[in-house]
Amino acid sequence: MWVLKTAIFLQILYGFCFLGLHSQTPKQYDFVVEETQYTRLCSNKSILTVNGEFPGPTISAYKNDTIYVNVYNKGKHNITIHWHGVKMPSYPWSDGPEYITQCPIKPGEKFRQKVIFSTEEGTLWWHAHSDWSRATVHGAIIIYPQEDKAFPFPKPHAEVPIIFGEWWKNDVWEVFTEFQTSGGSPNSSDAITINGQPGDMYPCSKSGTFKLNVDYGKTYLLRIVNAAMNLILFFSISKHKLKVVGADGCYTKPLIRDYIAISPGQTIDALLCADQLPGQYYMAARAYSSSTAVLFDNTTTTAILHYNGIYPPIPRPSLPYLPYYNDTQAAFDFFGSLRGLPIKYPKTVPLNATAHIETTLSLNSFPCPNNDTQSCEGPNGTRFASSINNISFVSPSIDILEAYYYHINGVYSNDFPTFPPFLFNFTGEYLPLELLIPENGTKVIVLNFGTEVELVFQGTNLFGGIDHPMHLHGYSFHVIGYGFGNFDKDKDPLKYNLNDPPLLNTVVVPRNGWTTIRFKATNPGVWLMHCHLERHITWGMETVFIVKNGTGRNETLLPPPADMPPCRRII
Ligand SMILES: *[C@@H]1O[C@H](CO)[C@@H](O)[C@H](O)[C@H]1NC(C)=O
Ligand SMILES: *[C@@H]1O[C@H](CO)[C@@H](O)[C@H](O)[C@H]1NC(C)=O
Ligand SMILES: *[C@@H]1O[C@H](CO)[C@@H](O)[C@H](O)[C@H]1NC(C)=O
Ligand SMILES: *[C@@H]1O[C@H](CO)[C@@H](O)[C@H](O)[C@H]1NC(C)=O
Ligand SMILES: *[C@@H]1O[C@H](CO)[C@@H](O)[C@H](O)[C@H]1NC(C)=O
Ligand SMILES: *[C@@H]1O[C@H](CO)[C@@H](O)[C@H](O)[C@H]1NC(C)=O
Ligand SMILES: *[C@@H]1O[C@H](CO)[C@@H](O)[C@H](O)[C@H]1NC(C)=O
Ligand SMILES: *[C@@H]1O[C@H](CO)[C@@H](O)[C@H](O)[C@H]1NC(C)=O
Ligand SMILES: *[C@@H]1O[C@H](CO)[C@@H](O)[C@H](O)[C@H]1NC(C)=O
Ligand SMILES: *[C@@H]1O[C@H](CO)[C@@H](O)[C@H](O)[C@H]1NC(C)=O
Ligand SMILES: *[C@@H]1O[C@H](CO)[C@@H](O)[C@H](O)[C@H]1NC(C)=O
Ligand SMILES: *[C@@H]1O[C@H](CO)[C@@H](O)[C@H](O)[C@H]1NC(C)=O
Ligand SMILES: [Cu+2]
Repeated sequence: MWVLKTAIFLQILYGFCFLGLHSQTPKQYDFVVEETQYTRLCSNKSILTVNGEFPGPTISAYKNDTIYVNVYNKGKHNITIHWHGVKMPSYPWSDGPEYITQCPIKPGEKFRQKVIFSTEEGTLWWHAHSDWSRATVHGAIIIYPQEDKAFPFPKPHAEVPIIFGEWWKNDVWEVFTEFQTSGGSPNSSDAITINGQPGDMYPCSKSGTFKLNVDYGKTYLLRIVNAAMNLILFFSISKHKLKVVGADGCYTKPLIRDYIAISPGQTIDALLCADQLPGQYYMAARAYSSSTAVLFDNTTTTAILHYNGIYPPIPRPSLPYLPYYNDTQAAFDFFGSLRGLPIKYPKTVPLNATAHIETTLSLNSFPCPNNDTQSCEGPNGTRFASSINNISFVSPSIDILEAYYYHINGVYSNDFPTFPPFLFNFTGEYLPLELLIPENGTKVIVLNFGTEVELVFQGTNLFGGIDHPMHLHGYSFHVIGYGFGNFDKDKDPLKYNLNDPPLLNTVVVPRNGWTTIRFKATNPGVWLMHCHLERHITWGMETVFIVKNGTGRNETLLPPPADMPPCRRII
């Protein structure tokens, strides 16, 4: 505890103040969602923020804490807030995805969200989970070990969130409604940001560039969050190495790298040792984009690592090396090297997976018979879609949790396919065009409490294939294997890592490849699973797990709070 307090004191002393104080466990936060004027890239616009901040406020807690966040919607649109990676044991009511666990909070209304931490430790984040509001409505969550426990690495001198975002010069609401109406791809962002700032490489941005001030010889914990909408990123710091010690709110075996790769939805805890010649160095991030068919924001965001003290003037800081945009090998050299820390988390890998689920992840398109009345700017005059096992998810108007809990029929069906409905060479070069068209549906997978689930994600080459960062709510899962090409059910399982797989909440399924995860269904409730590329979830790449009640004391779904935003009048 003394060490922790000292660290906090030093943070204040050295200006890392935006973490907020956490010497006492905060129990309540007020989140006022409101429009705020921001100027970036030489122009001015109104964005949706929490408490006027972009990125939003950092929340901190200790392991096992329960906190409350009062969310007031003073904006113009419906909103919901999700606590990304927080498992919320038996309590999906505060989880946040709209029409999955709640109806949105309407303008002028509020919702007091109970956020229940349990096994998480490290860095997570919160974000809006309705339409595209999360572009500007997001922030970090820091979970400290409890007082009597230490970090499993030498105490860092201080810590600092590094939050990546994407900035559009246009109103994000317009970007969102435009591509939904047109059926085509959304416009790419105009800048990537680090802690809300594009950095020196962009017009009118130099003065705001984020600066990290360090003392020579000290070690800093970077709490890195990728809150970008559609971009997996490479990140690196000139002349410095990063020692990765955690991912997705869980410690990992230390991994020393020149660069990291991080997808939307992922968080990385990395130690930075200020051991180079005192001066100024760039940190930089830009896209990893494997698809040949997608236009993307290929700009580079920077921030400055600045050594305190007096030293001879140094010329322009140099840019760090970053892998090329399409360097899949570089991305998976990193993703594939993450390992769990079994000393800290023993025996959590399910060894007796009794539910085997196999899914295809595809980009699709709907033909456009009403070309006159509908806009069809997708490929060949179609409308873009995406799917899991050929089902393109359609949001219901009553949320699935409410329908499940109150036994309301007709909202969803239990028949989500647990195996791909069409077998073909998923990663083949030429695929039959009829495979492009998915089915619409609001289908869920029902699991008995305690089931050990093995889930294979298989990317397909429809529209050329792309990486998909898949995220599961309510759980962390072990990533036990991945590969390129088609999953081979006979050969590939022989290479599974059941010894020290990383425990994540978001995993990148490689372009034209596969990934296998395992988790034990011990958290009853209604839990969304989706691609964390925002345009893919908008197009339907999502499904839902319903985990039934168990029989034990803490194994049943808790009742909803009184102020649950309702979808229908509850009599
Ligand atoms: C930004 O917009 C506000 C409100 O429209 C206006 O008052 C302000 O002058 C603008 N600032 C800049 C730098 O354009
Ligand atoms: C967190 O809570 C669980 C369940 O109540 C308990 O078993 C565990 O020991 C607690 N962890 C810590 C670090 O206190
Ligand atoms: C906003 O949410 C309410 C339910 O909370 C819903 O009835 C309404 O249709 C939504 N409005 C829009 C514009 O989506
Ligand atoms: C970045 O994208 C722009 C516009 O799409 C393109 O003109 C430019 O060549 C790209 N730059 C690189 C380095 O790929
Ligand atoms: C990456 O892009 C470059 C330039 O367009 C191209 O030469 C190279 O073959 C691509 N690499 C891969 C792995 O697709
Ligand atoms: C695996 O699970 C099945 C079904 O729950 C059970 O019958 C079997 O005994 C389990 N095997 C092991 C090795 O635990
Ligand atoms: C688009 O249409 C052309 C010409 O009919 C065809 O060759 C091509 O395969 C189509 N592409 C897609 C993705 O449907
Ligand atoms: C719809 O219109 C687009 C562009 O106007 C055209 O390319 C496409 O072929 C049309 N599709 C159909 C099915 O008529
Ligand atoms: C699937 O397609 C890929 C790419 O064209 C090819 O390399 C592979 O051999 C095919 N696999 C099968 C089983 O046909
Ligand atoms: C599925 O729903 C979308 C959006 O409502 C619609 O454009 C499309 O035609 C539907 N497709 C099918 C096959 O029903
Ligand atoms: C129930 O309690 C046990 C023992 O404390 C714990 O391991 C388990 O994760 C809890 N389950 C839920 C859903 O909270
Ligand atoms: C799960 O258990 C809770 C608590 O006993 C109960 O209120 C709820 O109705 C159960 N849910 C279902 C779907 O059976
Ligand atoms: Cu995706």
